Amino acid sequence: MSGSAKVAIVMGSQSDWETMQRAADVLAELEVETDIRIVSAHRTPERMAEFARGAEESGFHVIIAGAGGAAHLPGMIAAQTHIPVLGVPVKSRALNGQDSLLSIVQMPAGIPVGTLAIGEAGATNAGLLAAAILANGDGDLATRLKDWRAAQTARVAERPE
Ligand code: RP5
Repeated sequence: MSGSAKVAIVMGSQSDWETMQRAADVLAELEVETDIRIVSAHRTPERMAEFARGAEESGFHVIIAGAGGAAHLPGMIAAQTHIPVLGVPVKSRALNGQDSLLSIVQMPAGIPVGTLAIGEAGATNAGLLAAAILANGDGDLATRLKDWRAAQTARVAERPE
């Protein structure tokens, strides 16, 4: 974590961290600094508003927001900042994350949230997408991202073992 981080990763609960850690991990691999916080739309609404309204001044360029169940967090943050918000539907205990997905993806026109897949794949891809957005203005990061993708391709065996 650092005052110069351009990517914020926020989540509604400590219980989301196991999933959201995937976003943090891939961004760390790409040498992208992150600022990671627990910010709940329901339990800490003032903290959420303070974070969202201060996101631009804090220097963030992308916000990754993960939440589960009645997952208002990404939309509520997007409502209070123009900075791109990537929403990760965390897999819920009751409905396997379908509730999280629908809560995040069905934003009304005017306040976009870029919604990823449910769970760990979505968190990983949110990290990669955040890096891709930053890479538009950062050639070194673009190179690291291309290398990361090439290494992934190289790991795929031609035949199953
Ligand atoms: C949401 O409620 C959180 O994002 C979390 O996914 C879900 C359950 O939270 P806990 O009861 O585990 O704290 O706000």
